[in-house]
Amino acid sequence: MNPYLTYTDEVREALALSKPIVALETTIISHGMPYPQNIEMARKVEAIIRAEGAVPATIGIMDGKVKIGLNEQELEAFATNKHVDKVSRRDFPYMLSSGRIGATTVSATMIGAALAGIHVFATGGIGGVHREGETTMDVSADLTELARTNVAVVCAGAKSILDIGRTLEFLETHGVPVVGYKTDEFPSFYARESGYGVDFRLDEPAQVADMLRTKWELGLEGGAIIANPVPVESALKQEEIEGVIQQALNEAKEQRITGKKVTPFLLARIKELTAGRSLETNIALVYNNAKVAAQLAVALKASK
Ligand code: PSU
Ligand code: MN
Repeated sequence: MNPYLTYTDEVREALALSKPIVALETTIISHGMPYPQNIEMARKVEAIIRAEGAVPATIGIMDGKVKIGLNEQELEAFATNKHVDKVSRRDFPYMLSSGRIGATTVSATMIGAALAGIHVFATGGIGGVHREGETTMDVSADLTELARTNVAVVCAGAKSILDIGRTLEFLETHGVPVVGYKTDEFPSFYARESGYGVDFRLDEPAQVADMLRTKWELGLEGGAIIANPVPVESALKQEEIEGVIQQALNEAKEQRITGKKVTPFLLARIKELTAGRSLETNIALVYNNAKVAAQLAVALKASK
């Protein structure tokens, strides 16, 4: 057993019995949503995964350990503690050696999941190439992680705060399959549409599981994006969100927000500018991703 990892009893048992497990990130809790919606979301997402017959493993860093699964008290800490760092691959070793508390992004959660032997992960949206990324070089570490770590990420696509076209180009270059789950169009998080296609469409968890198994049995390292659009009833229209996104981006630029502060700033501003509607959409799409990820984790175990 890896000395840097600790497990909840539920996850340890699931690993020992080779039960389906779904990894969850903590950045979405600590830096992606306000309290108390964040803790409600974190609890309900775990319940959704259990209801589908899989075990949730929310991942975060605390006390010099990568926690694979969090108890209620630890979940509360990630939801309320004001000193939680945001951790990507770069930050991972220092977070452990310093004993600080760190919320894992998509990239860091993939690392923790892979170390624990978990290959399915549910989140909201992935980071990507930022708009004007061709000059700022702001490209999320999520993309390079997807290129190298064997974890399938179920998400609602990438937010249009990003340059979706360049994000998809980067993923193609790095060999990351982008699967449309019951969709031909790559979704843009708040909206079901983006104007960009997916690499291929699959409509059944078993088909996604077969594709992943084939990829990994061939030794083709890296993850995959399972792009699952937000449910129709919770979706915002691309046109209605574009103005808000543009305003939030302008404010970030004026206030010289850079580095890892950019994404949390934009999420919080978009929530304010939509009077909370973006947050409702965000929560709905996370629940939908958790359900599909659990079905995929079950299908992966069944297809062995
Ligand atoms: N998208 C959301 N909420 C989030 C994030 C993305 O809707 O909280 C987080 C994820 O943890 C993702 C990270 O990995 O933002 C990307 O940050 P950056 O752009 O700094 O790489
Ligand atoms: Mn960045």
